[in-house]
Amino acid sequence: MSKISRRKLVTAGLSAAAGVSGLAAAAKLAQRYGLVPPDGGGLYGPGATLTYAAQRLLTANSLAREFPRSLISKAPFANAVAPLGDAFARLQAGGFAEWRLMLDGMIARPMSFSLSDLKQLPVRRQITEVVCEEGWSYIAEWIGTPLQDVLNAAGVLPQARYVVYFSYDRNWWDSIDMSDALHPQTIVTWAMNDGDLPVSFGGPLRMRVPRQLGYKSVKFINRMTVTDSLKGFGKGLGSAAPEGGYSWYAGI
Ligand SMILES: Nc1nc2c(c(=O)[nH]1)N[C@H]1C(S)=C(S)[C@@H](COP(=O)(O)O)O[C@H]1N2
Ligand SMILES: [Mo]
Repeated sequence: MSKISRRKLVTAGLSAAAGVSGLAAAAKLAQRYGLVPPDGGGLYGPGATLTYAAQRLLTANSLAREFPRSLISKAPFANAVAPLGDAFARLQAGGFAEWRLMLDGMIARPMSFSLSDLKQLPVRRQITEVVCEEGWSYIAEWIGTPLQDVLNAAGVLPQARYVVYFSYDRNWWDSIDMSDALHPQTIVTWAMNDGDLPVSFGGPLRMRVPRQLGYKSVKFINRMTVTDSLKGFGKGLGSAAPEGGYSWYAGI
């Protein structure tokens, strides 16, 4: 059975067997185990909580599908982004030598990584799919540094629960829990299909979270922060996506 149909079955099964009062019980259970997503309080809250809790309990260590080289898309689709401005153009003209990824928050020491600093760390290459919530997708090879290794370099404190990451323009930002942050396929990507990561695909640096929908794969990242609560970020829902009606947890 595919991962998606299994998830649907579990979620449907849980809610059908339980009924409305059971839903509240399930939500309570999820809370006890720290499995309530940051946007779990609203209209779609109980559903979002069930999906997230079920995935965390059943598939926390599963891998997103990786594809053979022959299935790499010939014409991958780059979604439009907001204009990045003159300062970005200057960074690009300098080959992004001055690009820095700042890392702060609940870590032993704040860090700043250049692209070449990141390339000194372990490298992971993976051929995975970008799936947009609007219905299109493509497959590419992504090459980068596992987020796990970036975090380890900074020494994550035990109370950490989420990693929040921001686009250069700050219009796009998102967060993932430590389970996804430490997952081997979550990579800070600096190359694609054997070249530098093109700006149209989020270069010079992009988060790739292949176990979740495309909007979690934020382009042009230059700041990450480790936290135990998402309340202080934006509207407190964990990312820009729930502010626009999408769910914070977007597992696929
Ligand atoms: N900085 C930034 N990152 C972003 C976006 C954006 O508008 N700005 N769009 C997101 C959405 S909705 C999707 S589906 C993917 C699209 O990735 P692609 O352009 O490689 O197809 O990027 C995500 N990352
Ligand atoms: Mo998207």
